[in-house]
Amino acid sequence: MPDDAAAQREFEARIAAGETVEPKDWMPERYRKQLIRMMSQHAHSEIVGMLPEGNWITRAPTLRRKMGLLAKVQDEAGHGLYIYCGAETLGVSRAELIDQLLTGKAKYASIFNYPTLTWADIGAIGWFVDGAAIVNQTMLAKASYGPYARAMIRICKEENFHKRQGYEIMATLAAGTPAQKRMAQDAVDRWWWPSLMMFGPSDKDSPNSAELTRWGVKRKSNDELRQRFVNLTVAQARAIDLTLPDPALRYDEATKDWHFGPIDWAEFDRVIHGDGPLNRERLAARNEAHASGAWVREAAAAYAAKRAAESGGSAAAA
Ligand code: BYC
Repeated sequence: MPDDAAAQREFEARIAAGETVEPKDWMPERYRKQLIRMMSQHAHSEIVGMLPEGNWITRAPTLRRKMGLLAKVQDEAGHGLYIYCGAETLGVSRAELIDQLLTGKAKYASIFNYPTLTWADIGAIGWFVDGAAIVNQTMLAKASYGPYARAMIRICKEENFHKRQGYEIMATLAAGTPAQKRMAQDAVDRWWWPSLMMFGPSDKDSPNSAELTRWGVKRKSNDELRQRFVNLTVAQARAIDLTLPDPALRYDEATKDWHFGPIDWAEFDRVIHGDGPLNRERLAARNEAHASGAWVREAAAAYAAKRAAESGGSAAAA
């Protein structure tokens, strides 16, 4: 059925007035589709994002570090689940979304296609990747779609803990032996630029931004958020004596921004189109995990069916 023009006008007026859209409200089909795309990509990112960090659970250097990392990876699973639930309120099934991930049709955050080579990479992910996610998701906590915005509030609280944990790992390594400091610097050198790419293409090359901004899903642009992240991170790097790998970084008194050098968008394009360092391995790992979890899904479905039959039986008896 074509969108009714009056309903569309009313919808846009509600957005302009700062109202939140809820699952049963009328919404343009295109709004629904854009949110399903964005929320499902976000949920997939949380789930695939468990892989690079999960790689270090068995090799964390101390019991304390292992407990922290285990908790973080579990949190990411929880984030994925909240956001899948949020996406389901838009009328799409979880099975369909997961199928899109497993068959490579859906995107997930580019950053998770890079390898975690040393323990310092776990610090760099917490500091940069969760740090970037907080900047982006603090904005999304004001998104016009209620279930997405509310999920972001809780997720941001947990990401703050993750970021501090990662920064503390980096601070400890940076103040350690020369070899530990080199390890920390090497992780910074490898994760800095991919972290800047997390915010998406620059505004002039971002096809979805105009629509998402008009509908109050995005409240700040990709470039604005990237700049905010750089501005916050420069001082943090200095405080622990690590160097961001960008000779072009310079402070602009007039704008109070740290200008940064050019991003390698060709690399970003390769990674989001399936040709990054670990895209194939990540998809293979998710497919394997999904296949080996089939018995859990079957058992849960059988249990739910049994409970439904029992409660149907008792309702009939009553
Ligand atoms: N990676 O028009 P644009 C975490 C795609 S996980 C891959 O600007 P939009 C964590 C984009 O999808 C947190 N693809 O798009 C987890 C679009 O392609 P399609 C992850 C990207 O939607 C575990 C095309 O490029 N956060 O914190 O307006 C451990 C054009 O882009 C990327 C989120 O997911 C990318 N980086 O803006 C540790 C945040 N960037 O779909 C930590 C939610 C762009 O048209 N998402 N693309 O084929 C968003 O805020 C927005 O969707 C984006 C992109 C800013 C990412």
